[in-house]
Amino acid sequence: MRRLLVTGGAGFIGSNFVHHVIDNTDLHVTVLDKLTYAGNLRSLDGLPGDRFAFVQGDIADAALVDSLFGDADAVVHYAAESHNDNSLHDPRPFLDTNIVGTYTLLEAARRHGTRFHHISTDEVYGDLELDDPARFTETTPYNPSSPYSSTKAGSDLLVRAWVRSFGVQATISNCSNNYGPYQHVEKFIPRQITNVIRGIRPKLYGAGENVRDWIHADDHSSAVLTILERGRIGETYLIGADGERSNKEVVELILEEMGQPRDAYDHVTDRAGHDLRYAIDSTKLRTELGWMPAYSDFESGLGATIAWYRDHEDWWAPAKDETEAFYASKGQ
Ligand code: NAD
Ligand code: TDX
Repeated sequence: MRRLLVTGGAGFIGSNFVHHVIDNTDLHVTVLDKLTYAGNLRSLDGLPGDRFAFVQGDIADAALVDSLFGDADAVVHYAAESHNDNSLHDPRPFLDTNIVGTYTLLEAARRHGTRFHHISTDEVYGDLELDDPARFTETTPYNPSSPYSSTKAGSDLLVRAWVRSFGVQATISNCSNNYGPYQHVEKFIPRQITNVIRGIRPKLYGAGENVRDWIHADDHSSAVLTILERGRIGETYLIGADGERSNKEVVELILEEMGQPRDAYDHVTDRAGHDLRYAIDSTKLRTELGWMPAYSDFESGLGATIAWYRDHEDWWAPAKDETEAFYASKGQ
């Protein structure tokens, strides 16, 4: 395996993966990305021209995808519409990219016999009660709640069907909530950090009791590389780093780390159908493939992420006002 095609590589997790691959392997990487509002070429600044190439285009463009698969030994598929709140406002792009786009890639993988890794989310499993001792495993039944998570669930099922029916050489990973550099300011942690920098009070949906299981994006990248190298074809692997925190705890940590009173936030209108809790049991990935997260301390990873946003206002400022205006129009 020498040449990787990475879809969605100008987005948050995809760009972190590309940097991780360039820094830790000798692979060549081509990114295919449509550069929607969520894609940012600046996230790929500084990559070596002899090992990295960028192609702007849509994963649902069958002719373009076919030409790129011809040059790839393996494909890692990150491209998606990724924000739950947007999917409640306008679901259509989620169907076009997450379902039809994934179908288009799978057909190319089938034609070319290309190794394919599909990136997905723990949200396909629905949510857990706060006091449920169980966590999601690879055998938890699918039960998605939002237009976003239902299209991700649909894309996972397409991958499974293409493996079984057509022998496509694919693996799937379902990861918990990521944090780290290059995350769009629409998402929870960057929104609150950049609010504090701008003198705006952080916004907590509802009571803020909802729990997310946080993992640093670089740990997600090392897990995906591990699965690409050693994962068993047809298998699903859950990726998580035992990082459960309530949203209220996270906002308080951000405020404290940024020198503000811990209660200097507002409660705003809750998200419709808001999942209560996600929690990942990543035993299979750890025991079968020997993967371990490097960021075991969420507080220090969060501190480094705050520092990154303080140092990179030129990266996030262009999207900030429009994002806040959209939230304000919804009372959030
Ligand atoms: P993101 O929104 O930051 O980035 C998505 C990227 O895909 C953008 O660069 C965008 O331009 C590109 N894109 C969108 N539609 C496209 C299309 N039709 N053709 C080509 N490119 C297109 O998303 P993210 O947070 O980096 O998520 C990446 C993947 O990881 C998604 O599949 C998501 O479901 C999954 N995931 C995300 C998280 C998380 O916490 N953010 C957790 C688990 C899984
Ligand atoms: O301003 C906010 N206030 C708030 O309380 C925002 C933007 C969010 N929230 C809450 C909603 C969630 O409980 O914070 C939590 C995290 O919200 P998001 O960042 O929107 O993430 P989430 O909906 O949990 O989904 C994320 O993780 C799983 C990614 O966006 C998905 O792509 C991934 O599949």
